[in-house]
Amino acid sequence: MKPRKPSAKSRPTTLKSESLEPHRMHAEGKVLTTDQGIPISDTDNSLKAGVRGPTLLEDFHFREKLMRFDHERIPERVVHARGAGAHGYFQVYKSLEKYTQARFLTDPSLRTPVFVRFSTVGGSRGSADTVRDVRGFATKFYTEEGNFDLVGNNIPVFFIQDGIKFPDFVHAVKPEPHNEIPQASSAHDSLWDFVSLVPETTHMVMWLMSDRAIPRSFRMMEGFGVHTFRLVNAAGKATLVKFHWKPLLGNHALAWDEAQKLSGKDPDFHRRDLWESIEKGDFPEYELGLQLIPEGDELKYGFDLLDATKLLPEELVPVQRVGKLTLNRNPDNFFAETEQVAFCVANVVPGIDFTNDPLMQARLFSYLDTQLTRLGGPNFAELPINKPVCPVTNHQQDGFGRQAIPTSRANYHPNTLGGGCPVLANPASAFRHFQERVEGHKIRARSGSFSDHFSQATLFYRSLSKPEQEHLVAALEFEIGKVERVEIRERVVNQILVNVDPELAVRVARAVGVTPPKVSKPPKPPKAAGKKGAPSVEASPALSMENSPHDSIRTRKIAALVSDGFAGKELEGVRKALQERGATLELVGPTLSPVTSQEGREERPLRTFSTASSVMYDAVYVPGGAKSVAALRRVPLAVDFVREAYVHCKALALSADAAGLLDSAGVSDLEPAPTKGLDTTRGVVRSAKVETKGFGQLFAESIAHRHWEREAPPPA
Ligand code: HDD
Repeated sequence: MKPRKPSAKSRPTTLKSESLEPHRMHAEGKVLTTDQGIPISDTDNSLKAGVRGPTLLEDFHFREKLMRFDHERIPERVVHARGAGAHGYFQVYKSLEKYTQARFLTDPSLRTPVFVRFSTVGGSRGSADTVRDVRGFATKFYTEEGNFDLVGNNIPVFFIQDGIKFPDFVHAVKPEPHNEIPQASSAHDSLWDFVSLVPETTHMVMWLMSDRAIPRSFRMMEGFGVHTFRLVNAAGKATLVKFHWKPLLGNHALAWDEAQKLSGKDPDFHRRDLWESIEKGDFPEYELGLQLIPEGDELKYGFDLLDATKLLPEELVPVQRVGKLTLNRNPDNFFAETEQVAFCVANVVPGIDFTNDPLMQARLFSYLDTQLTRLGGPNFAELPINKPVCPVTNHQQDGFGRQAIPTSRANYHPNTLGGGCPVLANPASAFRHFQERVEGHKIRARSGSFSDHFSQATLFYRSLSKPEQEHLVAALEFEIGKVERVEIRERVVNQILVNVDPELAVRVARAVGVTPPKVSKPPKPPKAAGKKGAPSVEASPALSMENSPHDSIRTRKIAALVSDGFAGKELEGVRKALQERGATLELVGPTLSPVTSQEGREERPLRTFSTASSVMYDAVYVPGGAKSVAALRRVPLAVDFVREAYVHCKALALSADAAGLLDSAGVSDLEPAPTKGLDTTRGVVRSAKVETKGFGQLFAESIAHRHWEREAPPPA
């Protein structure tokens, strides 16, 4: 079998991918050997004393093969176990030397290799991709000055303020300890028990209940460094910074019902989407955004920039787009690369530094520590995927799995036996910790500046569009509705949600069968900060996904439902309109055998109604052709295809007779199909006749965003 080669379109040449080459094992044209390189000519029969006799201990090939198999598994990550990764590069647009000495941020000619791993948080390695969860967005920059890891999420805040609570939070959100239920879901008693008792979780919980937690694709979600970091320039001057990733394809979500169905129909939906887009040459791209805040302004905005449950509204400090990340190569081997990659918040390069955010401080320890168990010893930085592209020389030694062979007799500092080597780096290019002045009493306490837990939760909720708010309410009804203990439901509603938005609390209370709070006063306007006089905003449009770019349908997948007798010429026109905008049309038919158009041309469906479902597509098109449409109306799965696409608010194009499929699907809230020309009500493009002019274009234009207005009852 030929080795998998990246597709012609992918450009895999970065310094990192070259450095991986000596480690790649190419099987092409080689013979089978043991780990010791001994050629083997039979791997199907063990060595026995007589063909019906016992297997012999001396069969080293048999023992080695089983030994290797018996030890294939390593512990999965304690959180973020399920993930998918890709290689790529980062390039800064113009020098940021005013703020940082980090070379990869000051030299626009540099293409810094990266490896990115996206993940869900709560589920096991084999769990489904589209569950309601936070998504990890971890980037390893292999810079000339060592590895910088930006270990972020697709949500800009976190559940807790101090890392000492991380084990409690993770225990509460993961499957419950007595029966290990539920898998990859936060809809259970222990999580909501924790939330109801720990109000600092409120802001992040609102994000978790929002559409952000069910992204359409890893390629269509934002990323955030969450904490406030420091950039430090060559003169030692620091600037506080918040890191953002902005996807060039915009920010898009699934519908909740769709996400749940996808978990069964295609549990690898996000992983597959990432893989396929890179194979096709549709490289995912994100711009790096920075919010820069002068050192000393940590408390200016009425909350504490060291508090990871707070975001800094973009309307107060704009996000400057400073460079671009491109993912252009799939890993060759999932385990060797995606599973063994080890990120660590403490991996920073000269010019980037930490702050005293107590959540970040805990992370500085935890990531290094967890790899010892996960990767079996202290030498994980020598694994090919983790190895820096710059030289590594030090006096660390030994330990399980050591790869490097130090050649010097001196394994200590200072030394003369090794000529004093490795010598200490010049302080100007070495990592220097920012000389922050700190003093205080040893104290186990939380700063008063961390005490406002609700203002930003309210700000987030009120900044969402109406459909997004409705989705959030429905998510709360679902999640809290699954909580068995009524007292937990009571506490969530009457101690947490009521402080976010009283009307929201009343709605959820009714849905989950608890006493609604008494709402006497009109709700207060939201603001970013609880503190009077601080610069603040009453709404942050940037928090609504509907305000991110929605003008492109590039890389979207559209299904065309066909049977014999479909309108072939029309389909060609629609395909062209979609392709011109970078989208793909896939034919779904009754079988994988060719179908014949009414013009007599054969087309071969890529999928069938049993192997595909509307949840795998961004939009659905049913070409005209009376015979084809009549056949589709007799196939319940085809009718379901149309019904589901409608319910999930996706663009639909139904030509001529095909509009009748909506009746078969029980869609009754649309006016009758047009008798002439075109109609585009509620994202459903219908034409009176096949090949109506402008049909394909109108359809293409309605795909970029969901038609959430369908969720509201139709006007009376
Ligand atoms: Fe974490 C993994 C992101 C708080 C401890 N975390 C992990 C990964 C991501 C994040 C993306 C997966 C990395 C990968 O793909 O391998 N974590 C975050 C963010 C946080 C956060 C954005 C808050 C701002 N994490 C956090 C805290 C702690 C940890 C407070 C502990 C005190 N996280 C871990 C860990 C993991 C991890 C246990 C599990 C696997 C690993 O590190 O390598 O150490």
